[in-house]
Amino acid sequence: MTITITAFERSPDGGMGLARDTRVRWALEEAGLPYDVRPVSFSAMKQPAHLAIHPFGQIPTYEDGDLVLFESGAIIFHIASHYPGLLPDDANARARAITWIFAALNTVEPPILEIVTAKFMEGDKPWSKERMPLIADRIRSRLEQLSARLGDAEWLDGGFSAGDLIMVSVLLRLRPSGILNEFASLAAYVARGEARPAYKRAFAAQLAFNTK
Ligand code: GTB
Repeated sequence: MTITITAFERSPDGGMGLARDTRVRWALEEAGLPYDVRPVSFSAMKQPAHLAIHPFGQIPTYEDGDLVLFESGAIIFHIASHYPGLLPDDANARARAITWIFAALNTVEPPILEIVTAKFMEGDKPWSKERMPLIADRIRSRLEQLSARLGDAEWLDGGFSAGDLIMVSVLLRLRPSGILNEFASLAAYVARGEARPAYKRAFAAQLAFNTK
Protein backbone atom coordinates (compact mmCIF):
# COMPACT_ATOMS: atom_id res chain seq x y z
CA MET A 1 0.00 0.00 0.00
CA THR A 2 1.56 3.34 -1.04
CA ILE A 3 1.50 6.22 1.39
CA THR A 4 -0.70 9.09 0.17
CA ILE A 5 -0.44 12.65 1.45
CA THR A 6 -2.55 15.68 0.58
CA ALA A 7 -1.28 19.03 -0.61
CA PHE A 8 -2.76 22.28 -1.93
CA GLU A 9 -3.93 21.87 -5.51
CA ARG A 10 -2.28 25.30 -5.99
CA SER A 11 -0.23 26.56 -3.06
CA PRO A 12 -0.61 30.31 -2.41
CA ASP A 13 3.20 30.57 -2.38
CA GLY A 14 3.35 29.17 -5.94
CA GLY A 15 5.58 26.31 -4.79
CA MET A 16 8.18 28.07 -2.65
CA GLY A 17 7.93 25.19 -0.18
CA LEU A 18 6.30 27.12 2.65
CA ALA A 19 3.12 25.04 2.94
CA ARG A 20 3.30 22.19 5.41
CA ASP A 21 3.21 19.34 2.91
CA THR A 22 6.87 20.16 2.16
CA ARG A 23 8.04 19.12 5.63
CA VAL A 24 6.11 15.84 5.34
CA ARG A 25 7.55 15.22 1.86
CA TRP A 26 11.01 15.92 3.32
CA ALA A 27 10.52 13.35 6.11
CA LEU A 28 9.32 10.76 3.58
CA GLU A 29 12.36 11.45 1.40
CA GLU A 30 14.73 11.17 4.39
CA ALA A 31 13.13 7.81 5.23
CA GLY A 32 13.35 6.70 1.59
CA LEU A 33 9.61 6.06 1.37
CA PRO A 34 7.71 6.36 -1.93
CA TYR A 35 4.47 8.34 -1.71
CA ASP A 36 1.60 9.67 -3.79
CA VAL A 37 0.16 13.17 -3.47
CA ARG A 38 -3.55 13.91 -3.73
CA PRO A 39 -4.21 17.55 -4.58
CA VAL A 40 -7.00 19.30 -2.67
CA SER A 41 -8.61 22.60 -3.63
CA PHE A 42 -9.55 25.18 -0.99
CA SER A 43 -13.23 24.36 -1.41
CA ALA A 44 -12.71 20.57 -1.36
CA MET A 45 -10.80 20.95 1.93
CA LYS A 46 -14.00 22.05 3.64
CA GLN A 47 -16.19 19.28 2.15
CA PRO A 48 -17.21 16.16 4.11
CA ALA A 49 -14.85 13.81 2.25
CA HIS A 50 -11.77 15.77 3.34
CA LEU A 51 -13.18 16.70 6.76
CA ALA A 52 -13.48 12.97 7.42
CA ILE A 53 -9.69 12.70 7.28
CA HIS A 54 -8.82 16.18 8.59
CA PRO A 55 -11.24 17.60 11.18
CA PHE A 56 -10.02 21.15 10.56
CA GLY A 57 -10.22 20.96 6.78
CA GLN A 58 -6.54 21.51 6.12
CA ILE A 59 -3.53 19.91 4.49
CA PRO A 60 -1.36 17.90 4.95
CA THR A 61 -2.86 14.52 5.73
CA TYR A 62 -1.27 11.08 5.58
CA GLU A 63 -2.89 7.79 4.62
CA ASP A 64 -1.22 4.39 4.78
CA GLY A 65 -3.70 1.53 4.52
CA ASP A 66 -6.07 1.83 7.48
CA LEU A 67 -4.03 4.57 9.15
CA VAL A 68 -5.16 8.15 8.55
CA LEU A 69 -3.29 11.02 10.20
CA PHE A 70 -3.38 14.81 10.19
CA GLU A 71 -1.06 17.44 11.80
CA SER A 72 2.36 17.67 10.15
CA GLY A 73 4.13 17.12 13.50
CA ALA A 74 2.22 13.92 14.23
CA ILE A 75 2.78 12.66 10.68
CA ILE A 76 6.53 13.30 10.86
CA PHE A 77 6.74 11.77 14.33
CA HIS A 78 4.96 8.68 12.99
CA ILE A 79 7.36 8.40 10.04
CA ALA A 80 10.37 8.95 12.31
CA SER A 81 9.13 6.35 14.80
CA HIS A 82 8.55 3.64 12.23
CA TYR A 83 11.34 4.10 9.71
CA PRO A 84 15.06 4.60 10.28
CA GLY A 85 16.96 7.82 9.75
CA LEU A 86 15.07 10.49 11.68
CA LEU A 87 15.40 9.52 15.36
CA PRO A 88 18.43 8.13 17.20
CA ASP A 89 18.33 4.60 18.66
CA ASP A 90 19.64 5.61 22.08
CA ALA A 91 16.59 6.19 24.32
CA ASN A 92 17.79 9.45 25.88
CA ALA A 93 18.98 10.89 22.56
CA ARG A 94 15.63 9.91 21.05
CA ALA A 95 13.73 11.68 23.85
CA ARG A 96 15.83 14.81 23.30
CA ALA A 97 15.22 14.74 19.53
CA ILE A 98 11.47 14.45 20.22
CA THR A 99 11.77 17.40 22.60
CA TRP A 100 13.11 19.46 19.68
CA ILE A 101 10.06 18.48 17.61
CA PHE A 102 7.84 19.91 20.34
CA ALA A 103 10.06 22.96 20.81
CA ALA A 104 9.88 23.75 17.10
CA LEU A 105 6.09 23.39 16.96
CA ASN A 106 5.11 24.76 20.37
CA THR A 107 7.72 27.37 21.19
CA VAL A 108 9.35 28.62 17.99
CA GLU A 109 6.58 28.33 15.40
CA PRO A 110 3.75 30.21 17.23
CA PRO A 111 5.36 33.68 17.20
CA ILE A 112 6.42 33.13 13.58
CA LEU A 113 2.83 32.33 12.59
CA GLU A 114 1.76 35.63 14.14
CA ILE A 115 3.43 37.44 11.23
CA VAL A 116 0.98 35.79 8.82
CA THR A 117 -1.99 36.62 11.08
CA ALA A 118 -0.86 40.24 11.44
CA LYS A 119 -0.27 40.69 7.70
CA PHE A 120 -3.17 38.86 6.14
CA MET A 121 -5.91 38.84 8.77
CA GLU A 122 -5.29 42.05 10.69
CA GLY A 123 -3.50 44.15 8.06
CA ASP A 124 -6.48 46.47 7.64
CA LYS A 125 -6.83 47.24 11.37
CA PRO A 126 -5.65 50.67 12.55
CA TRP A 127 -3.40 49.06 15.21
CA SER A 128 -1.83 46.53 12.87
CA LYS A 129 1.28 48.63 12.06
CA GLU A 130 2.09 48.97 15.76
CA ARG A 131 1.71 45.23 16.36
CA MET A 132 4.23 44.07 13.75
CA PRO A 133 7.38 45.31 15.55
CA LEU A 134 6.18 43.64 18.77
CA ILE A 135 5.79 40.33 16.94
CA ALA A 136 9.20 40.72 15.27
CA ASP A 137 10.84 41.34 18.66
CA ARG A 138 9.19 38.27 20.19
CA ILE A 139 10.54 36.21 17.29
CA ARG A 140 14.01 37.74 17.69
CA SER A 141 14.09 36.86 21.35
CA ARG A 142 13.27 33.19 20.57
CA LEU A 143 15.89 33.13 17.81
CA GLU A 144 18.54 34.59 20.12
CA GLN A 145 17.89 31.73 22.55
CA LEU A 146 17.82 29.10 19.82
CA SER A 147 21.00 30.44 18.30
CA ALA A 148 22.71 30.41 21.72
CA ARG A 149 21.75 26.76 22.16
CA LEU A 150 22.84 25.75 18.66
CA GLY A 151 26.20 27.48 19.12
CA ASP A 152 28.53 26.28 16.40
CA ALA A 153 27.01 22.79 16.25
CA GLU A 154 25.77 21.45 12.96
CA TRP A 155 22.42 20.19 14.35
CA LEU A 156 20.49 20.75 17.57
CA ASP A 157 21.49 17.53 19.38
CA GLY A 158 24.10 15.33 17.74
CA GLY A 159 23.14 14.00 14.32
CA PHE A 160 20.36 15.34 12.08
CA SER A 161 16.94 14.30 13.42
CA ALA A 162 13.22 14.90 12.93
CA GLY A 163 13.68 17.74 15.45
CA ASP A 164 16.03 19.51 13.02
CA LEU A 165 13.75 18.73 10.07
CA ILE A 166 10.82 20.47 11.75
CA MET A 167 12.90 23.32 13.21
CA VAL A 168 14.43 24.11 9.81
CA SER A 169 10.96 23.96 8.22
CA VAL A 170 9.62 26.38 10.82
CA LEU A 171 12.54 28.80 10.42
CA LEU A 172 12.23 28.74 6.64
CA ARG A 173 8.91 30.53 6.94
CA LEU A 174 10.78 33.51 8.37
CA ARG A 175 12.97 34.05 5.37
CA PRO A 176 10.64 36.46 3.52
CA SER A 177 10.57 38.72 6.62
CA GLY A 178 14.38 39.15 6.61
CA ILE A 179 14.54 38.23 10.33
CA LEU A 180 16.25 34.88 9.73
CA ASN A 181 19.23 36.59 8.12
CA GLU A 182 19.79 38.66 11.26
CA PHE A 183 20.97 35.40 12.86
CA ALA A 184 23.91 34.14 10.81
CA SER A 185 24.26 30.81 12.60
CA LEU A 186 20.54 30.03 12.20
CA ALA A 187 20.58 31.09 8.56
CA ALA A 188 23.50 28.67 8.05
CA TYR A 189 21.61 25.95 9.97
CA VAL A 190 18.61 26.37 7.65
CA ALA A 191 20.92 26.33 4.62
CA ARG A 192 22.40 23.02 5.86
CA GLY A 193 18.88 21.60 6.02
CA GLU A 194 18.08 22.84 2.53
CA ALA A 195 21.32 21.33 1.22
CA ARG A 196 20.28 17.82 2.22
CA PRO A 197 19.48 15.71 -0.85
CA ALA A 198 16.16 14.62 0.70
CA TYR A 199 15.09 18.26 1.18
CA LYS A 200 16.07 19.07 -2.41
CA ARG A 201 13.97 16.17 -3.70
CA ALA A 202 11.00 17.23 -1.56
CA PHE A 203 11.27 20.87 -2.65
CA ALA A 204 11.61 19.95 -6.33
CA ALA A 205 8.61 17.60 -6.12
CA GLN A 206 6.32 20.19 -4.54
CA LEU A 207 7.51 22.88 -6.98
CA ALA A 208 6.82 20.62 -9.97
CA PHE A 209 3.40 19.82 -8.48
CA ASN A 210 2.58 23.53 -8.13
CA THR A 211 3.80 24.60 -11.54
CA LYS A 212 2.42 21.84 -13.78
N1 GTB B 1 -0.98 22.50 12.65
C1 GTB B 1 -1.30 22.03 11.32
C2 GTB B 1 -0.15 21.18 10.79
O1 GTB B 1 1.01 21.36 11.22
O2 GTB B 1 -0.40 20.29 9.95
C3 GTB B 1 -1.52 23.26 10.45
C4 GTB B 1 -2.00 22.88 9.07
C5 GTB B 1 -2.19 24.12 8.19
O3 GTB B 1 -2.10 25.28 8.66
N2 GTB B 1 -2.45 23.88 6.92
C6 GTB B 1 -2.64 24.96 5.99
C7 GTB B 1 -4.01 24.85 5.36
O4 GTB B 1 -4.47 23.79 5.02
C8 GTB B 1 -1.57 24.84 4.89
S1 GTB B 1 0.07 25.06 5.54
N3 GTB B 1 -4.66 26.00 5.17
C9 GTB B 1 -5.94 26.06 4.53
C10 GTB B 1 -7.04 26.33 5.51
O5 GTB B 1 -6.80 26.36 6.73
O6 GTB B 1 -8.15 26.53 5.02
C11 GTB B 1 0.01 26.83 5.96
C12 GTB B 1 0.55 27.65 4.83
C13 GTB B 1 -0.26 28.01 3.78
C14 GTB B 1 0.26 28.78 2.75
C15 GTB B 1 1.57 29.19 2.80
N4 GTB B 1 2.11 30.00 1.75
O7 GTB B 1 1.54 30.06 0.68
O8 GTB B 1 3.16 30.64 1.95
C16 GTB B 1 2.39 28.82 3.85
C17 GTB B 1 1.87 28.03 4.87
